Amino acid sequence: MKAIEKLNKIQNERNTFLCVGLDPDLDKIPQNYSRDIQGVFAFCSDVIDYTKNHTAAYKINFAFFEVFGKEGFGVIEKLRQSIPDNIFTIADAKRSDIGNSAKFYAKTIFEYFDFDAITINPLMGRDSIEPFLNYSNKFAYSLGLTSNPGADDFFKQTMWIQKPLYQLIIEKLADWYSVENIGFVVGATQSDYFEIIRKVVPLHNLLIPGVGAQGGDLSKLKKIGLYPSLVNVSRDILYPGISNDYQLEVIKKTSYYKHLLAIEETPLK
Ligand code: NUP
Repeated sequence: MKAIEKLNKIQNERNTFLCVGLDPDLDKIPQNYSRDIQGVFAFCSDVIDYTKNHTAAYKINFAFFEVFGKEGFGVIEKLRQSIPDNIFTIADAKRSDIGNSAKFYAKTIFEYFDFDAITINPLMGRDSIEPFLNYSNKFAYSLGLTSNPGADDFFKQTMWIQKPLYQLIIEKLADWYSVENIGFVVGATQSDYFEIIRKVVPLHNLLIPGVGAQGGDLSKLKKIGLYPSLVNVSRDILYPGISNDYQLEVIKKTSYYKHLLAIEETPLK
């Protein structure tokens, strides 16, 4: 089954655009976990256990694991394997390089770790992302308009063709690759730009981070239409606040987002 079919299937079954982001931070995880890589593994395993019946996808951000060196990579591997097969998995690694090197990144993410999808950085051009797109059963989310303030520095700058860079990227990649293989990262904090992006790529899956901790405006995005997309929530689910019952709080938050992000339109094809 193609990755996009797996995504559509689980989203239809669960009726949600929700993706849980695994961004473990030793300064924020509950006190009962050890402050080391074993604690990170135990914490993420528990979160997967509490949320696996409510989410359509998990996004593992490599930064939070790479900081532990080889043991961190080992934990990515173990967590990836522990995620149930029917749930969509994204490696948030924002990879790209000259073609000859990028093909090794692609092999690592898609063959060694066996993720369904990866986030890629398109700024080095077509040959730098092509190796990821050569995996026709997998999926890649290119950075489109990111959620951070620095998105103003380059992505929103107007190019010689009188379009902002993010729009040029989205139009070109949508032209080069199939809707079954390419999607775009668009920050929930960029709600003023969401309508134009949806017009340019009405059928492409968008990965939307920036909800919760970054303050993205979900209600505005919902009015314009989330379909088709995945909305990532990391900190707001992982660190729901002070409570004696961490498990209950995480389940409550996940269930809240699952319903807030219910798919109301026609089923995903
Ligand atoms: O534009 C982006 N914004 C963003 O926040 C692209 C991303 N990949 N992310 C990632 O999404 C970020 O690195 C983190 O892993 C997650 C958002 O986390 P949170 O703000 O929900 O805690």
